[in-house]
Amino acid sequence: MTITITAFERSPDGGKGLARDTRVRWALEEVGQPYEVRLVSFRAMKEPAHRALHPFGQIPTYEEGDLALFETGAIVFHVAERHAGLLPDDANARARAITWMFAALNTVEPPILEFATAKLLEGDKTWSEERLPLLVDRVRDRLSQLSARFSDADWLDGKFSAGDLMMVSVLLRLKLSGILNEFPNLAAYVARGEARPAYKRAFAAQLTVNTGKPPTG
Ligand code: GTB
Repeated sequence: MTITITAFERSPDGGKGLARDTRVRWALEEVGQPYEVRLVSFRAMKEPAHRALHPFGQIPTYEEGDLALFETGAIVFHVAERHAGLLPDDANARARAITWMFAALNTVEPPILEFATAKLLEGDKTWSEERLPLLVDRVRDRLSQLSARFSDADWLDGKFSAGDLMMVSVLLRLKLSGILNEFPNLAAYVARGEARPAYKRAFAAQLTVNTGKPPTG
């Protein structure tokens, strides 16, 4: 059955891979599932046809036959459940991998998003200069906790899983800020994720959409 996802017609990041279709593309690449992409403009995202798929008028969405999904956590989980490669067979290891998916989305991503939003959209506000250091400290706190737990392992719980896919996707948002480099084991972890052939294919696909050219080098 054909899988179709939606993505920005033109991502605000110009193809740095930060829009969330990248994590869905990455999951599909990891499990070897081909997919099609329907590009949507900001205007089209708010129209009834798209809202029927995504009540909040956002990307990405996922369609497969009669099934329509939104929310990257749910989409990646669905892909991981249906196809081998992203969740371990052992029931306890599987439950732990799912726990890391939730931790990435519910515990690590919120302070990162708050910081990214403040920097991008609120930088001109009078209170921004005072608030930003506070938000950076919240991100640092979370990263230091993750870094301590993670130690020098390659992946969060043994083999690469959907938990790592989600955690790396969330941490990637910090790459340009320099904060990640304060935690060498996390920076190396993200680099390991980016080095996976499936990630590279996902990144290249979204870059081509946004620049018309595949990556060089
Ligand atoms: N919780 C949802 C999920 O995980 O699927 C969040 C989905 C979401 O935030 N979608 C964003 C969107 O559609 C795109 S990814 N925004 C348009 C809108 O709400 O009107 C978030 C995103 C957008 C742009 C960048 N960037 O340019 O750096 C990074 C991340």
